[in-house]
Amino acid sequence: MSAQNKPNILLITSDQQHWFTLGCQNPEVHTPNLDRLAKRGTIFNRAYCPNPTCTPTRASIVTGMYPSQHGAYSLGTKLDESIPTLGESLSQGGYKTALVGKAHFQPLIGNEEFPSLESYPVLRDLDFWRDFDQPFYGFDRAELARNHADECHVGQHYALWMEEKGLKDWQRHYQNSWPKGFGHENNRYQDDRYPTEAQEHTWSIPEEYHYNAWIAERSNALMEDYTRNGEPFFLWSSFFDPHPPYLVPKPWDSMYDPAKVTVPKLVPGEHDKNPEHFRKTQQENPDFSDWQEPGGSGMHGCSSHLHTEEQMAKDIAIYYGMISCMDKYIGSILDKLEALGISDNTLIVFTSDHGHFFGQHGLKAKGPFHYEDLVKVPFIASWPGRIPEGIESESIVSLVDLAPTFIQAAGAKKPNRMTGLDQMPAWTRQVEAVRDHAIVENRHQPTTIHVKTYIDSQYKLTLYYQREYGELFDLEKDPNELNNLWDDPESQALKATLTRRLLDAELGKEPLPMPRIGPA
Ligand SMILES: [Ca+2]
Repeated sequence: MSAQNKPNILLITSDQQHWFTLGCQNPEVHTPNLDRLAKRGTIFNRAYCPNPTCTPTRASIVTGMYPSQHGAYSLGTKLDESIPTLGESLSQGGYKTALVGKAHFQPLIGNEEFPSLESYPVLRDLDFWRDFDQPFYGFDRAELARNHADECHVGQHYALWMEEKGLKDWQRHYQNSWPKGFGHENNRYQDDRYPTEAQEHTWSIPEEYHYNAWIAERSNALMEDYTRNGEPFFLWSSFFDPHPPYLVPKPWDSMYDPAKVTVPKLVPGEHDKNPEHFRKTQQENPDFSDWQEPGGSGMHGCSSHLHTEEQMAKDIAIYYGMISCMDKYIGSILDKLEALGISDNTLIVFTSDHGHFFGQHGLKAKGPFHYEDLVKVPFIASWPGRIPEGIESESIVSLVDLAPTFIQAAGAKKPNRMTGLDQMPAWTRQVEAVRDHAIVENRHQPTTIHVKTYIDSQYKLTLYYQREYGELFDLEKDPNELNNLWDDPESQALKATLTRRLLDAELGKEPLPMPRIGPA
């Protein structure tokens, strides 16, 4: 493939966006720019994350491997720098590679054995980031931030950018107290002029300094440079929203009326046949101590999920506002592609790293609850002349497939140990589907939570390590996943079949670091 023929590859991601929040599918949400992208591409309605938290899935995106394979199995772990990445393959194939926005490949606390660049206190060392000029997991350019909304993890390139834009006192829009347990409670950055309390719903920061504006501006500048130099590029524009905290600047905070949004609700009795931890979420002060291991870290979602409908409606109005605000800046990136005249030669994928609960099943945010709300993601793929335009597909896609698919599209060499599949034959409709199932992993500690889910066109099976309970849902007959068939006497043969299929899927995804090159 000559440099001229190599397609540019633009990956745009949101964080924790429920799959049913594209305006072209859900009229309650306004996403004119994502709708525009959908019109010139295909929406995949069965796209799954390999893990419903940030670090493991993000590491899967860049390695084409499952969390149990690349090793960054949970939040608070670090992706091993020696693992081959998508960016390295594309660089070797003649591409410029860049990441702008959220990485989260490394933890907020590092140590001597596992130093982290995304940790306190280096993330606030702006001189370090001003001079930062080293490859980062295969990206020859990485411009980073680490905060969601007003979280005090703000720093890195984003803080530098705010200063360059003239917002010298940017800190006053962010919480200034380090979270407890991060070892920097008396950090020198504490300053009494700045807020210590989290803001709610309306973020004080003017929109022009929001990280959406930063990501779009920097993405556009990089695309302009690459195009001017005739260099094919792989750019990951990695947005932070609509991940909580629910916080967005004016005017987006009032764009949606809480009285008019649909608030998903618990169906009474729906957890009766589910494992006990589902029921515990509906208690005031649930006891999850049987899951807590000595020296273990926090387990996402293992807490009370009780909330009022009124509060949830307000949160949803902001969640949608965050999506619409982000959509505006995604539009700016799409506009730039067109202005540069390269949109016809650019493969674009829009997706999210995992889903989100905003009341479905009585749940909030995320946790060891592998409903479609959490493990399915919005997914649009566009490549004019290759991928059909304006249609929807039910072919199963996993985010582990992004790396091998991009590498194949670029004509680059795929590392042997990548276990994701090249999706291009399905995306271009040469075949109906390239995979008949997806696997979702979720592991927080050595033994708990340690969950694995197998999903095929009709069924979903979830197993818990060393536990007798589990979930079995028939997604065709029970799309809302209200009737767990795990203990249903008539579903035991089906459960055995699906367990065998899960084992088969596990055997099938074992990495082969090299081919057999001789008979012995
Ligand atoms: Ca995430």
